[in-house]
Amino acid sequence: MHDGPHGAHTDVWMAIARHSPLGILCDLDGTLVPFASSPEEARPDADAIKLVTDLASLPGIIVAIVSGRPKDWLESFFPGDQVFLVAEHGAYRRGAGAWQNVADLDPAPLASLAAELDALVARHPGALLERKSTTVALHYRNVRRGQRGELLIETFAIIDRFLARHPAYERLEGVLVAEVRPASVKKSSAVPWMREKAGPGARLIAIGDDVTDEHMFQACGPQDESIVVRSAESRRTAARWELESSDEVRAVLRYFHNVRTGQTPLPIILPRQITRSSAPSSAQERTLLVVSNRLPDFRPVEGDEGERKKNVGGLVSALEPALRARGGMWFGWSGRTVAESEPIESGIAESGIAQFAWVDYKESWYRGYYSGFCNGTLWPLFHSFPSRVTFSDDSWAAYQEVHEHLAEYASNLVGPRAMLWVHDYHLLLFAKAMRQRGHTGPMGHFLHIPFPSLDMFSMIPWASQILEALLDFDLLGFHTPQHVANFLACASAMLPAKVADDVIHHRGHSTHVAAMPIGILPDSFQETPEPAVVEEVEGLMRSLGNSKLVLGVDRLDYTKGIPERLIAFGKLLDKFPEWRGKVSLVQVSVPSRADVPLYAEQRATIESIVGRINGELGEAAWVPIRYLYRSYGKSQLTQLYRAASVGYVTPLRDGMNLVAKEYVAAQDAENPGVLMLSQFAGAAVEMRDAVLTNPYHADGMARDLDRSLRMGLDERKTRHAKLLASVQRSNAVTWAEGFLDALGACAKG
Ligand code: ADQ
Repeated sequence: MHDGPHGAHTDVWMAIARHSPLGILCDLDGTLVPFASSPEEARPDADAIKLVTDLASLPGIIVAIVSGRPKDWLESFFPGDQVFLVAEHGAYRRGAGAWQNVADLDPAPLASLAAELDALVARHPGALLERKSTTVALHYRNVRRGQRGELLIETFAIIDRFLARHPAYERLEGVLVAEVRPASVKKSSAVPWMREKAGPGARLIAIGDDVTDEHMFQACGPQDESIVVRSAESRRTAARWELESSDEVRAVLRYFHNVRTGQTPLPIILPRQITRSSAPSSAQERTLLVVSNRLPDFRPVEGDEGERKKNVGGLVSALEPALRARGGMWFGWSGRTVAESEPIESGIAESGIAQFAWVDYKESWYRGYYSGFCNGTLWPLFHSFPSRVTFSDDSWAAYQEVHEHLAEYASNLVGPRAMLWVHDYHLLLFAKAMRQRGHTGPMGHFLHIPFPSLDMFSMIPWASQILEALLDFDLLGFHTPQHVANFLACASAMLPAKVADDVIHHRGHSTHVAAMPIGILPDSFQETPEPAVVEEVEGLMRSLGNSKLVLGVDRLDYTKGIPERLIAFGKLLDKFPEWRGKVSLVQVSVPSRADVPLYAEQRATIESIVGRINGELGEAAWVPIRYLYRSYGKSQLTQLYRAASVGYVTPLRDGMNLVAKEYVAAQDAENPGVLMLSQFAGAAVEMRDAVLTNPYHADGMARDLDRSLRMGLDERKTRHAKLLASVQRSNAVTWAEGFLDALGACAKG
């Protein structure tokens, strides 16, 4: 029970309770009936049935139970026709009379989906499939937390495939349940129906706890009221009022009954008004905050789930299950800059993945912090390109200032004991800034780029300040053992720190250090593409004639070694002229940091090399190199990877390189291509069965290319099988869960 300011709203609710005609739409599970460990156990008890039936029997009031449950199940509790029933989210409804079938749908597609999900549920203890005539719901409330991630990934992969084939359906995520149902059937349809049933001048009250109930809330008019029931969950809601539990819902219904029958309506429990502001509503309840410079593509609120899913990138896919299972929030830069004179805006947006908290940057921060210290100092230095590094006191000051600002904002998003997972070189000082604000909870950092050698790192004028700040984290994750060793060497040499195995003790605090290579979701690179995608890639392949495809895919960045790769390809055609007309290189470069001069320069260099090689060697029917300065969707990339005889992944230096893993995951195991991988990519540590190459040595690369192109089927299959096993073993889910488990363990120990 709460002790909110009821007094202020007593008159409001008294007037609502007395209004005639009044229509009440009440959800069942989690609203009138508390959650139980399985849907079978959650059922209305005698008290709830009597309460609703008594209320519905009064003059001037109608009551509908609006549920996702099947109609026969509902009818078994409310057999008469005093209580109206809306079943399966609105697919069926019963007023005072017979059931109406609102959605008239072919049951066959859902049956096939249910069969697939049934097989999945059988492998995951605690998971439960609920089958209704128009919907299929997978409940995972009884699946152990640590095991939910894998189940959800597989569930969403199956559901996404189904939705691609059946656009009339949609996915819906409720509280610990994933559900597929017809897109046209929503609880919102019950609202106009009830208004019509209640008659002219009706006021409606919609009560519910789930995302499906949000549709009801949204359909309510200005004369209506909507009440969300929420306990720990802090989903953004369209409701105007809130209650805490099904006990409180019953108390409110009892209040209506008492008011309308002239009984003393005490003790009074009334809904609390929801105050709306961009400030976080329940910081103390959030247990996990992910912090990264850029946020993934998110959109505010519901309705566009399918579209949004197409836009997510690698890190999002990796973190999605962990965020879902823990109800986490993700905080970062909105991607917008504002002029110095303008106010910085911030806010919280809800998406199917998580809550996103965003904040704008001032233009001077973008220049000094993002382009300056992050991408002008740390990025080149950590990738061992000292000649490209610039040091400036101003950009270091901006780096510190932005940390202070972000930490200030983050400390309002979560309580001081929440777990924080901070990402990448943009946020090396974050733990220090949070500790200064009293944060005591576990904080971990994962570095997505290499950690450089002592020689390199010690060039930074503020090196020891950065190291000290990093040691305010409890866990530091790197891609490879070499990056870990580099970090330990720097800490030992530059600080009065004690290093014992993988723990660094510094000024009374211990920091664990570990190599945790990031992975991908390999199965998602085996999905059948849409016909339009096949056509586009087939068109590109046709333009190559019969030549074999060597494929490069990168962000356009000097660390990726694109000019060196093109030159080596030219060498192949020089040294082994038999390949002329028989092999083509397609280089796909996604635009990146295009406003930074070095990157524009890189683009010009690449274009001139392509022009030279094509001009010297190209023939009427054969273009040696096709350079595509564009981004591709995931299914197009998958098709390209699969069509390529050689995955040409040759960065000069890379933290990991996910393209290498994606290429392997996309291959046809019966006729796989060859991964040619730079020995300086972090991925080379795990992917020893690739053809490893030195991207600084053009002659060597040309020979390695020749060898890769000639490799026989048996050797290709053997290498691919080993590579695939490693990509599957150490994947995105094991990475995210592994990091969070390790961080949890650091906090305990
Ligand atoms: P990046 O430097 O961005 O990541 P990488 O790991 O290769 O490098 O990831 C790039 C991603 O972008 C891949 O998922 C790839 O599919 C996608 N991509 C590349 N070119 C594309 C194109 N033309 N169209 C569409 N998509 C494209 C940083 C580090 C890496 C580290 C990752 C993750 O620099 O070393 O592996 O983070 O930790």
